Amino acid sequence: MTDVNNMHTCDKPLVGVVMGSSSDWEVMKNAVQVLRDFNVPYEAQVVSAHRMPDEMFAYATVAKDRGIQVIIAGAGGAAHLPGMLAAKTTLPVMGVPVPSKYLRGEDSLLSIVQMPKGIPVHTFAIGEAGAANAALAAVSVLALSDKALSQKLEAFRVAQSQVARDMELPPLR
Ligand code: RP5
Repeated sequence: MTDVNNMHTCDKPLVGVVMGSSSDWEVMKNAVQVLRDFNVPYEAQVVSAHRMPDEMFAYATVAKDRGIQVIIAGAGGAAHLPGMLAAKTTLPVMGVPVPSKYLRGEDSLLSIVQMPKGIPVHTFAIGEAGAANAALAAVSVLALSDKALSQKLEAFRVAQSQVARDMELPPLR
């Protein structure tokens, strides 16, 4: 993985992580962390729908030809980035609602989830859990054609179950 100016990129990225602002990074880094944990090559960068519409258009137009298989898009407020990307590509787009200043991300969630019929955006929970789950969903898509990755995902689930089984409640005082 290399950091090049305003983007992180791996060799031959399979997942494109984009976000509307660098202020989304605190949330979206949770997606990147999951991709790193699963050794999935990714790229991450800011592509703002309303401030960089031409770049957003270009990103979605060529993503598939560049070898990207899943796009994870996070945005806050009137969060049209995931929907607009999905409108320009048939790749699966995972939308992550980023918490916003005034409406705490409920605006982001509704903007992303309420896509009109015909252009699906897979929509996740507001915030960190949504970002991590978007990446896990991307992993499960890639795992359909990657046996080793599928086994890693199974192992992750087994370990996660065991962590829950081992949980202890604090004593009642
Ligand atoms: C959206 O506006 C971004 O996705 C971000 O969540 C929000 C605020 O952006 P900044 O003003 O912090 O750049 O486009």
